[in-house]
Amino acid sequence: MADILETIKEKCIRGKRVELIEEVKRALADGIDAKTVMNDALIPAMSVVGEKYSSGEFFLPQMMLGARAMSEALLMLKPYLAQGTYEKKGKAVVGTVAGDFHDIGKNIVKIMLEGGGYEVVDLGVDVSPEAFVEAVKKEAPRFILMSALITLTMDSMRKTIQALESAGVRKQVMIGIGGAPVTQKFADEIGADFYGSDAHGAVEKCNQLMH
Ligand code: B12
Repeated sequence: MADILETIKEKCIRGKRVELIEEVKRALADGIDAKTVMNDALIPAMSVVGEKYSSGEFFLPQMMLGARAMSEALLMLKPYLAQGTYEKKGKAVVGTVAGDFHDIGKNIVKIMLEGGGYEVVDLGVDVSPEAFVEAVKKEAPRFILMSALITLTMDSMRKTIQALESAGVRKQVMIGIGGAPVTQKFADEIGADFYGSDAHGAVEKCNQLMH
């Protein structure tokens, strides 16, 4: 199993999407769980892509190829990952905050939440504070889940919470934040209700708060 996961990781890092999809299919046919493929091969592949970008070995085009391969593999795994309870527990609005176009992590959070029995409204990427406010008014969700991958765009999370407060709707929702640069300390600082380090954590936190 380690071999095939290593191959998947390598194909994803190199952005070889056709070969990647073939390998993912092979792993599933061999009985490897979709979550294992995601957690032990695809997500670590993105970390390597990030490291290579930081070190100057990769430039933006290579990072984009890796990301595109990852997104396609994720799309393929979605039906396996989203299998779960059919009883809807509550509604969550998810989005990547203003100025930020990274959506792989946000999409994983969405898939895992759906698998965990939540109805999810996905606002997409580069979501303004005003759009989050509108969504709270329109959708009346139990949770607002924000994702940010860039240190600078983390401030959009703070602005979104401030906008929700100004609009008088802050108390209607529980706010969760996450994404690689986000920390518990930052969540406390901006007044979010919780921080999650991974998609599984997002579902766990929502489940705890539902009770
Ligand atoms: C793929 C990628 C891209 C792709 C994005 C494609 C896409 N559709 O998302 C592309 C190539 C387009 C891209 C563009 C850019 N990128 Co980029 N990118 C990455 C990379 C390599 C991987 C990100 C990723 O998908 N990780 C995998 C996912 C699964 O992890 P995740 O998002 O953290 O999500 C997990 C958890 O954090 C958590 N989670 C996520 N969200 C939430 C939300 C909640 C509520 C909870 C509870 C949990 C949670 O659950 C997820 C699953 O477990 C990172 C490197 C890295 N190490 O992060 C750089 C990185 C984030 N990018 C970076 C940069 C600089 C950029 C650009 C500015 C580059 C440029 N010069 O244009 C642009 C930004 C454009 C913009 N305005 O958004 C920097 C950011 C530096 C910083 N700290 O500020 C990084 C760190 C690379 C680096 N080492 O320098 N990027």
